[in-house]
Amino acid sequence: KYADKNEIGVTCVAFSGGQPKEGVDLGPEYVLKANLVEQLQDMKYNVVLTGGKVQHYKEFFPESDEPVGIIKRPRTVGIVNKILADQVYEHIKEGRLALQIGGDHSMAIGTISGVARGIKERFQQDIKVIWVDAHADINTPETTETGNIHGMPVSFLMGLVKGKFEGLDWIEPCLKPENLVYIGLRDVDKLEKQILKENKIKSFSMHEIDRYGIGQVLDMTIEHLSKGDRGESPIHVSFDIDALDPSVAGSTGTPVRGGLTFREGHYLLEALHSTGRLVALDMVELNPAIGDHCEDTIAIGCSLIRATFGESLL
Ligand code: B3U
Ligand code: MN
Ligand code: MN
Repeated sequence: KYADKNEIGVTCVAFSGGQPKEGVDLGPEYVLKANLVEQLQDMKYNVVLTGGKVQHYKEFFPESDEPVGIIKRPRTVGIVNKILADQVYEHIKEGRLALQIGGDHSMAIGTISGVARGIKERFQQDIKVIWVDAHADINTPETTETGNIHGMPVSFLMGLVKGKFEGLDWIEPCLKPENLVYIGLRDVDKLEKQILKENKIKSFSMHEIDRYGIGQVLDMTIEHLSKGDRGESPIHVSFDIDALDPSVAGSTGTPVRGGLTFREGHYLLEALHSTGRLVALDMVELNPAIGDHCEDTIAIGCSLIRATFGESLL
């Protein structure tokens, strides 16, 4: 239903402003160099690359961007995401699947805003999101200890941020708490845990994955996201590569041990592909400047993307 055109709109987001480490902006360039586009074409997809090349957005950066309280680069993160939202919206409007390669996770503000707008317009439905990550990324400007916006995108998307925040004041809340499921959590701040509880957000931490196995966790995830519809509402997956164990994918800014295995990560995306409900995927926080074998992490990013778009196993 959603993938009728067999076309993928790919947006390469070379952006690192949501966190302090250099290198995460190189992620998309490395993924393209690893021939991802050719791989998707071999799978019989038409690929439309946003702007025909990697997007840096530098011409849109404000001249100065002083912290607001402890929040770093709010105007830069805001303007980049506003433009990104329009780019992704355009792909959804054209009936394409949307693939975004990052870049730090603050970019989900733009990707989910754009997908939500497009899906609302075309299908009059709310977007549902599966957030695969070691972290919950749901701090607010009040609860954050780091001031890094890549730890806050969910709170902006849910409208949990009080008042209008300078630079990020264009964001329209588009994600309801009941339409979000987390998978892979294992490093969640105390105040974030409180936000998850207050908003009754469904979360499968690594503990639940150990207990039930990834198969059952996926079944329960789909069940949760099928309440109130006939199990066909569209799904956006936001996949932070740090959800995987650092021994599997080490080239990322904030690795946390005890993560998903190679197969658990792939199973999850294969199972979601088979639902026919996927409309968008973010693959974020690939940082080639970290670790000795970044080509391994890049290759895994590519293979997770292919799994999402239905690379057949047999
Ligand atoms: N929760 C912390 C740490 C963090 C979040 N996302 C990443 N790290 N990658 C924060 O900064 O908000
Ligand atoms: Mn993240
Ligand atoms: Mn993370």
